[in-house]
Amino acid sequence: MSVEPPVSIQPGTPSLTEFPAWKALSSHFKAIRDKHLREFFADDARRGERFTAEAAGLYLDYSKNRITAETLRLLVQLAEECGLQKRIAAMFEGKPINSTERRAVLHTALRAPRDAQIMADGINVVPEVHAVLDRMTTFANELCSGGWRGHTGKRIRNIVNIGIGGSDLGPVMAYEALRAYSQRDMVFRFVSNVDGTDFREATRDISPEETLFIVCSKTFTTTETLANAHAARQWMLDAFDDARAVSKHFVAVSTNTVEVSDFGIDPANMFGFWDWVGGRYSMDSAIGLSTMIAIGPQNFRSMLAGFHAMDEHFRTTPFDRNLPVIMGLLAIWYNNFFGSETLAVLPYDQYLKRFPAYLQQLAMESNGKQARLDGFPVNYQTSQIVWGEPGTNGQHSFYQLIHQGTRLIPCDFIGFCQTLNPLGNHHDLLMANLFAQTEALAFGKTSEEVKSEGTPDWLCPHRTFPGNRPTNTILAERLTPYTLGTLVALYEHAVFTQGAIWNIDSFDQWGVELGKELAKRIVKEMAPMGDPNLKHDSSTNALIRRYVGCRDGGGITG
Ligand code: G6Q
Repeated sequence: MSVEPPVSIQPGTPSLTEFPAWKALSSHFKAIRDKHLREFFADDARRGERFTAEAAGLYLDYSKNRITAETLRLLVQLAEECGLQKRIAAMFEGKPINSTERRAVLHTALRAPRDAQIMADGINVVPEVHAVLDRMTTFANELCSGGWRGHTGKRIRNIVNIGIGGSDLGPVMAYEALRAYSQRDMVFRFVSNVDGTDFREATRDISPEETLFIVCSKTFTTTETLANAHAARQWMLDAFDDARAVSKHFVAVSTNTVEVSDFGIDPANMFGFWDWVGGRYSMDSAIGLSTMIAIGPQNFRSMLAGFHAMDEHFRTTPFDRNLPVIMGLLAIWYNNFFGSETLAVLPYDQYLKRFPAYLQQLAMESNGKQARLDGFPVNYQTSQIVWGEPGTNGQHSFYQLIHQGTRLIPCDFIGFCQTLNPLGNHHDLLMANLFAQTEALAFGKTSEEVKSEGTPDWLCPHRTFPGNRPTNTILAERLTPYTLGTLVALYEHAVFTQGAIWNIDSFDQWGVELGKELAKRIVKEMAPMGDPNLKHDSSTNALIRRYVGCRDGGGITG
């Protein structure tokens, strides 16, 4: 890589905190920080309709946030001063906005229609994208129709995706989210952890004759994935004692043809993608092969259409009506002005149980950075911590802290008007809980209200709810592949918006790289009976020695 910084980087640009809109927001914050959502709603009878926006089948109600029209105006001004529009254009046009890796960031091209033209390094990438999608389609159809069979001629019924991080979280989240659309006569498993338990449990009750492994790795050098892929090959060879079995039971998804063929997978059975697709943005690429097999090519394309609809909304809509921009700016408001540390994502849909975990990587790996684009340290907080669980389960565990704890935790509630599994009045109960929670969080319960219910004085403080807890509510008609696409793209672009304001590279991940290097070094030192010349700090040295001693039969107490 060249030692010169990219020309787009202007060293020593003024800090975000010097911008006029930031300063105006700081004074505005002082003026409204103590105002209660009860007052905001009392001031404007139509607030619940006014502070809303719609796009691509998603309805966003952001009225239960601690903002006024002036807050929004200033946040939009901040986005403008930070050049958000230019950054959006640069991403969609394939400019190398991942500056530390000098790469274009073109996950939006993965869902562009066939006739679109998107250039990266002077080449229109759309035909290549569709060529891979077409190959995936042919493969998925062949597999499901029984045209592609295993080594002994049996149909493939089990798909095991091997990958980690971006090569796992998207596929597993999408499979769980769209299970209702999936081939119910097939088994889908996802192995990511280098803990042997993951592989063993995923394969203990399936037959090698009917199993296809999809090894997903952009680099095809990731230790965990290669360790699991080797274990899978051995598992297959133990069953067949014939190396030719590999070609019928393994396919790869990667950008690294050389490593794929060194592993023993015929490049004819490899589905490619490109260095302009970041791992955590790759579920629409061939990394989504397991998703396509599960839900079928048509549903997969419908999911891509959902992504594309939100891309177009993000690219073309004025900021004050732009869902990802509004959500990104609200995150800045709580993170940087109220000092909130986390964001809870609370889907009221069991199928979205892995959605918070997916968003954790998307947000925290993208925006967990401390260096600005020009290398100067930021003097403000960057990514919030993202977490969450489906409702109503969370209500019976951690919501207590959100209602009555000492921290301010903004929440995103996600719900659907129609269920995929009608059962008695379950769905009304589910949604009633969603609405009740956002209402209770916003308005709370005053001590007067508690007293008027006959509560004794000593108990009142415990039964009082302060309220003024901000929430967004995202409503959609029904969880479909299309809707999932719009939801994921909504968060992708909200994360982009935040990164643009914080002036950081949202598309590199040097923190992940460091872990990958360190573990490789330590594993070499774990030879039988250990390496006497460990050169780490005294704590790490002692831990490695104790581990090796205990592993080799010495006992944990040495
Ligand atoms: C995602 C990260 C990271 C990556 C994994 C797997 O944006 O880069 O989570 O996806 O480390 O990498 P490979 O796909 O190269 O195995």
